[in-house]
Amino acid sequence: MAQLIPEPYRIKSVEPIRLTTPEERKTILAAAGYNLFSVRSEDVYIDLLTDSGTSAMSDAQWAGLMGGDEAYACCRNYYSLQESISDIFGFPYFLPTHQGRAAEKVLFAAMVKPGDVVPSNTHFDTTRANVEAAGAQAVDLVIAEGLQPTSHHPFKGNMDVERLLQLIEQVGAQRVPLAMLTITNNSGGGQPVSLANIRAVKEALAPHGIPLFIDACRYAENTYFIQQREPGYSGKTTWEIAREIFSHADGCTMSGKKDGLVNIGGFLAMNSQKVYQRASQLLILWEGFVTYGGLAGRDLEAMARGLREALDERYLVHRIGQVRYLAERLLEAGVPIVEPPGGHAVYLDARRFLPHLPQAELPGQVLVVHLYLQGGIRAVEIGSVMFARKDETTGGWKYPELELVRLAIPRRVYTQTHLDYVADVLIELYEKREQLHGLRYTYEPPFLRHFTARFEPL
Ligand code: P61
Repeated sequence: MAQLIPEPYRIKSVEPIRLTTPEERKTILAAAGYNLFSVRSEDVYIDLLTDSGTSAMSDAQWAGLMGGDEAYACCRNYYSLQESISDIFGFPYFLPTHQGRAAEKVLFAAMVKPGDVVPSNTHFDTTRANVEAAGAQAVDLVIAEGLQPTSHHPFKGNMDVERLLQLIEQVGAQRVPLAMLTITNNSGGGQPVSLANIRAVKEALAPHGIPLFIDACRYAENTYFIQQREPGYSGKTTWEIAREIFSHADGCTMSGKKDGLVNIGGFLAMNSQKVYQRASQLLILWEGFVTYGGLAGRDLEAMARGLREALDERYLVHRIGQVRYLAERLLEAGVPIVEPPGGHAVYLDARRFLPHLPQAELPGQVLVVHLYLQGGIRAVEIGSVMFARKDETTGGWKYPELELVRLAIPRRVYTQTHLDYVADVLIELYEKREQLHGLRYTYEPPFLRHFTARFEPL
């Protein structure tokens, strides 16, 4: 039986949600061209599109909003955020940004030049895009187990240090201005990175003078996995583990929309004063003055408080427990998922779920469509719609290895009953999987296809 962990909070503000009828959903989907990005949020019952910016804030965070100091320069909330960043991450310099990708844009523009190479375990898509926008090449070096949906390696987000060393030797250290580690590894299924791996990556980089930056979006979830799974860490607090993680890094980028427990916000932090000074100029150009970086004072305060709350172990036990609970219920019923589940989402393996559908018939998107039709649930396809590429010479398609559907769980938003509902709907769908048919494109935009493509049933 899946283990049940009661919510470590009670609810004092509610937002009504409505389950539409199956007939309504049919009409809504057809009008949206079978693309869930075009369905109104009001018409979704359980929204698992993303865990980004969808958290419920605590009463302390809402109270903090009222303490927003909206002065242009040096508002008090900047100092409050400085204290949180210093306590958790330990970096002496930081710049607020409106979200994670703005921190990435500033970082790479400040540190990377055309022709450079930036290795990572796996670059998230905005990170990769910002590396490439700076004229550099983004290289993914996750360990082999990280790409195997059924491997039970405890730290499937780890970087392959051997391949990192080979890369540095091959291109020359002068062409590697920094390396990144994404914790947890979102594009690899939300899998954690171990402290041993972080240490080993740092040791590989240090002799070459290459700084290590951490994409820290889900840092708190990663600390919990280290505490639970890594030998020697079960007696350490998540705070101690966080300090140890970042003591090996030279800086970090952060989207506060994940483990900052806010609806908007982010930052870039670092040890180097020189990098800080260069980045400050770009921040002022693109985001705003160095003490607000595109956010209101109140947003800075909510993030300062959320960053601390995310390390609360009672919260983390429940949070990671919710994701595991959903995964276990699905596994008990034989529904194929990426194992073990990550920190923020359960990933369905659409190729094993719908083996009768070739990738050309978009099995991931078919699952997304039927999850909505069946139960008003919104998920996101991470497969051929997002990643298949047309070969310019042959005109044929090159399909990605993995055909996944992500069920991302917003933080502190849904209850046990909601998750049971999601599991019930999915299990019902699995039982009638042979009746599901493929989809084809009716509109295919030239890039970032998944956001605006339209489809029809075959
Ligand atoms: C998500 F489909 N993630 O998972 P920003 N690093 C990492 C992230 O997970 C991340 C960012 C940086 C999102 C939102 C999202 O095409 C997409 O604050 C590990 O969103 O700028 C964001 O942080 C960027 C989903 C973003 C997408 C872009 O759902």
